[in-house]
Amino acid sequence: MSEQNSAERPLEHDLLFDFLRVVEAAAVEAARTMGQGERKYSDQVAVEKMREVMDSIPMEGTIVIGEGERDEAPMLYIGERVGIGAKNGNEGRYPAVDIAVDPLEGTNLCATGADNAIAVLAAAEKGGLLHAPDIYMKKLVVGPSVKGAVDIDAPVKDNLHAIASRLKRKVEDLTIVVMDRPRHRQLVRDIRDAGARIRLISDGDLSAGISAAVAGSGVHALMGIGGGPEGVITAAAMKCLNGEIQARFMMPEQLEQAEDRAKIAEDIADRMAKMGIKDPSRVFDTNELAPGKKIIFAATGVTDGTILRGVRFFGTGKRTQSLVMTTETMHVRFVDTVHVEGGPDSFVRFDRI
Ligand code: VTB
Repeated sequence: MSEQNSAERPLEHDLLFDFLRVVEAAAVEAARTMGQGERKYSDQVAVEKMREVMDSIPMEGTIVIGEGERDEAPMLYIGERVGIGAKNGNEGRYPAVDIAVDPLEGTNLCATGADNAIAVLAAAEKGGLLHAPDIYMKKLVVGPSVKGAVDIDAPVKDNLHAIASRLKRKVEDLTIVVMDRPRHRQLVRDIRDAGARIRLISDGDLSAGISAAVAGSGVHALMGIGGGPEGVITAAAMKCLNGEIQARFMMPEQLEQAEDRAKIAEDIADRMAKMGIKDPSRVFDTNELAPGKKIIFAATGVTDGTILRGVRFFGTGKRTQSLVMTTETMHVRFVDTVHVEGGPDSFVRFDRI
């Protein structure tokens, strides 16, 4: 054992595989409910499992992005303390970690057995992840070769040309992922007018954003408005993958119709100010969303997806595929785990992934 002081040891050293266990376990629970049409239940089992495994980790964890505020979420609520170090008498003995969780990203995808549901989390040293409120966020996500070439405020056409030029291809050869929502009508029109291809997805812009930063995924950018918390977790992934996210918080769509619109807007601005966000309308870049120096990102496929396979059950065990990465070593690990359960006669099959 090294004598290195735990404060100097990389977080990855201590926690990477623990977080892998967390997302694997949550994904397995959720995957058991695939296609049941019960999205809340799918989410609940993932949350409960994630909470349980998280508590076995040698850390003093704080949930900074989770299932909601304390009064609306029984578990993994914002501010909840998790891990061995969060138990009475253990304070100060383990690394302090801020954690953003999305135990089941794409609850509908899981409930219908559709592609790209994942169990996911990001962790960092204290203050390493923006405490984003659960409101909409406009996002533009691109991979390493396009980093620095796009601007969320520029016309869609200009961004598409910039992406195409960096990727040394025609705009017609790009695939842009957009969530299929009425709020994206104009965006979709603009992308079509520019000539790029579009993949409309029903849910899950976090995993789509990650795909945009992985060469060979067939996805070249994510554009559009999705959840703010998912944007922060995407930013954590971008730091590990060298990709880029630009984002701007949006007031809820319903605001247009709400009578007390000004009041709601004020409340949101207030909540954001408390989270340290002084100008809610400005553009946030990757580093502002995830300023951490020691970021860990972990995700496991629940259903099959663009870059991760879903959980496979085979009688004597199950098999998961995960993406685990960290800014400290810049190792991006695709982890294929066989969870052997069938006793001494079970066998592990070799699978090319
Ligand atoms: C967004 C998106 C997520 O849910 O939060 C979306 O970021 C909810 O958006 O990836 P709507 O209110 O428009 O439905 C997800 O798609 C996860 O399910």
